[in-house]
Amino acid sequence: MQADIFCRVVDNYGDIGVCWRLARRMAQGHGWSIRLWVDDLRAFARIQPGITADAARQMFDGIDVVHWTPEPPGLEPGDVVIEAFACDPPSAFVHAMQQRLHSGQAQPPIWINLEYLSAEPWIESCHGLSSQRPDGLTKYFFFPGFTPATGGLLREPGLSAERDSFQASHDEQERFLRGLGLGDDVLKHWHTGARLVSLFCYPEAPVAALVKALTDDTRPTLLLVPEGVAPSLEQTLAAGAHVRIARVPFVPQPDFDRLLWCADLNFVRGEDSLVRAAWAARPLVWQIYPQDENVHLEKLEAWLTRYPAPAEAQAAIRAWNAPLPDDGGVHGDPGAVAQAPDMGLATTVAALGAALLSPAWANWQDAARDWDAAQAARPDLGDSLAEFCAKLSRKR
Ligand code: TRH
Repeated sequence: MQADIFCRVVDNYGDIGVCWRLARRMAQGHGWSIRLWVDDLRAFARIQPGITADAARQMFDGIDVVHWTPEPPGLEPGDVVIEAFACDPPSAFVHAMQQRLHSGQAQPPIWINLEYLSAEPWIESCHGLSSQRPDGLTKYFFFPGFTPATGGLLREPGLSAERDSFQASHDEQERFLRGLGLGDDVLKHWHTGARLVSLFCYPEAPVAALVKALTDDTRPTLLLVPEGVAPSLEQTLAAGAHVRIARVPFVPQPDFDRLLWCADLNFVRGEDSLVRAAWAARPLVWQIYPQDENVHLEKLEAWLTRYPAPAEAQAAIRAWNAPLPDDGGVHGDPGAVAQAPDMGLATTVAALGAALLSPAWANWQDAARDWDAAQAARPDLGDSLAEFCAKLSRKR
């Protein structure tokens, strides 16, 4: 199959993160020949070192990366077009599809609209539906999801075994963490029993409350945070706390997996890192991408009904997604934790702390392993997409 994947970077890294992972999954896992059209190559280069941010065309990992500029190259459509998150492929490309349809000599490509990941029940009735456009072209709606009535989640074959082997080897984890630039003193903190927590969040996250909850907990913590994330975090750390904060660089996706695999607890955000944290089979706290009118909180609740973590963990996740009322710089103000006038901070600290206590913590660890196993038992999104397209091809 020759497939074109179109990716428009809305913001952050998830649009390109999902598309890049999908491109490699279909090329390496299903032998598809992939052209990946990306408008913002700088975001791409941030998560994939080696991508040249100003190249019109480049091959990377066997994928033909096309810079989707306002005047993109006029290329002949292949067998499949994957439009990620309703990003509207270039009009010239759509015109070429129409030409193919009206020529009658060849079938137009199978046109897939890849939707955002959601746990909401309604997506099951829309997954796989087609819609015919006025120009005669048909588009199919493909919903990633957590149930058999959806397209599933991207997961490479062999991932569990790779993860289990890595998580079983302290030496391999130490080598990896040193490779991120962590020094002896930080690693010593980890060696002496500190829990390792990774933090990948949006600016609204109540990070001061997290640091306070970790400080109050009896177990020391090593908090690993990618550069640029929660920039004021270090200022929220009270002197002498048994919480250490270490910055790590943005790393390619396979290394981001390893970071999640090292951690005892992962704070993730958006879409792709949520799925990767699920595959780490470790407790996770998800900060959903904030949307207007709190629409995102409905999506969060839908996901919580499918996440089998104990009530304390669910309460912590809700608290993490309920940004504190803006009461004058509680975010990042070193003394804020003691002086926060509103109950929001104390409530958030209590919710985060309660999830770390026994038996909630042990139950959460078990639930994370069970959830990974349950989700891994299903066909992944790459397999279901390949099957979906093969079926449509056979019908033509
Ligand atoms: O960056 P995000 O917030 O992206 C979001 C979501 O995709 C959301 O659905 C979308 O609506 C919004 O953008 C516009 O979070 P996400 O989805 O986790 O994507 C981050 C990507 O970056 C993911 O593929 C993991 C990758 N990554 C690395 O490869 N290396 C790193 O070091 C880090 C921190 C992230």
